Amino acid sequence: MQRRVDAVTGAVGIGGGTRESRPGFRLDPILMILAVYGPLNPVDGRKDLLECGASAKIMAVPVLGDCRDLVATCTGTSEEACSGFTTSGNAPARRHCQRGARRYSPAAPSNTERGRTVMSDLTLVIGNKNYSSWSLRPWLALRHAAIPFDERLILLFDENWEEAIGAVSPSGRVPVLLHGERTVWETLAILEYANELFPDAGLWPEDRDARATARAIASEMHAGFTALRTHMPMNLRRLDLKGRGRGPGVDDDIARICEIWRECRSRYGAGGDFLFGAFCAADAMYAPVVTRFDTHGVDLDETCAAYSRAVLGLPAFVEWRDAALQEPWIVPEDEID
Ligand SMILES: N[C@@H](CCC(=O)N[C@@H](CS)C(=O)NCC(=O)O)C(=O)O
Repeated sequence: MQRRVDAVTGAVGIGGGTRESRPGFRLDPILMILAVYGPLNPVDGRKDLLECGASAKIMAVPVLGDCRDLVATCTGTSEEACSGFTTSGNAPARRHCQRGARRYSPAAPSNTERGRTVMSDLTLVIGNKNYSSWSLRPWLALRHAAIPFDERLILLFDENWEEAIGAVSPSGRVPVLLHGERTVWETLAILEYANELFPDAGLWPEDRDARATARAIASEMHAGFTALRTHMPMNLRRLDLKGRGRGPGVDDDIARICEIWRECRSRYGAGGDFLFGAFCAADAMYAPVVTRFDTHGVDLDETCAAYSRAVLGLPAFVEWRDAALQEPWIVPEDEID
C-alpha cells in the first residue's frame, strides 16, 4: 500500500509552478518579452526561468558566442503561445542556443517517486524507468531538446495500475502527454505533437530528405521488431544478460536495425554522432534498442558500436538511467530468466 501511495503521484510543484496551482494559465493572453541576459553562470542557471505577468513564461537562453542576438525562447506550450514568438536568431543558432540552455539550466533533480516537476503545462506520464522503453522515447526527446515538462510515474502492473492508467490513458498504456484538457497517447503522436509545439527544438532533422527518412525509421521501430522486443525487453539494471534473449527472429531484427543505423550514419550523420548528425526523435525511438544491445552484449560493428556509445553517453539518457537504477520495483513480466 505504501508503495502505491509513493509511486503514483501527481505533479507536485517546486516553486508552485504546476498546472494545478495556476489554473488560469491557458486562458490568459500570452505575453512575450526578450530578456537580455549575460552569460549564465552554470551554478545559478535557475535565473533562466522568468515569469512574465501571471501567464507567460520566458526561458532566457544563455548568450553564447554567435548566439548573442538570441536571448530568450518561449516556453509556452500552446500553439498560440509559440506562434507569435519570433527571435532575431536564425534556426541553427536558435537550436545551438537551446542546447546551450540545457547545459546551463540545472533542472529539478529527477525523482521517480514524485515525478520531476518544472514550470510547464505539459505532463508526461511514464512507466518505470528501468523497464518502460516506450516511456523512455518521448522523455528522452523532450529532455534532450530542453522542452520543459512535468513527469508523472505510474508503476507498471502495480496493483493500482489499472485504475491509475485508466484515469489518464485511453489506450491503457504509457506514455501519455497531458496538455491542458488535451491528452496525447502513442509515442509517435507525442513526438509529433511536441514538434508542433516546439518547431525549433530540433526534434526532427531540418533537411526534408533526412526528415522523411527519420520519420520512416521511427515508424519502422514503432511498428516492428517484435521478436527483439519480445525476447529482449528493456531492463537497464540487468548486467547478466550477455548472450541471452536470442529467440526466433531476433537475429533478423538485429541485422535490419544495424542496417538502418549504418545507412543513416553514412548518408546523414556527418554533422554529429547520431543517426542524422544531431540527436533527434529517430534516435530517441531507437534508444531502448541501444540499451538492449548493451545489456544483452550484442556484437556490433564499429559504426553501430560508436553510435551506441553516443546514445548511452547522452546526458539526458544518463539522467534517465541513473534514475532507473535507483528504482526498487521489480516487474516479473519484464524479467527474462
Ligand atoms: N504503441 C504504444 C506502446 C505503449 C506501450 O506498450 N507501453 C507499455 C509500457 S512500455 C505499457 O503501457 N504496457 C501496459 C500494458 O500493455 O498493459 C506507444 O507507442 O506508446
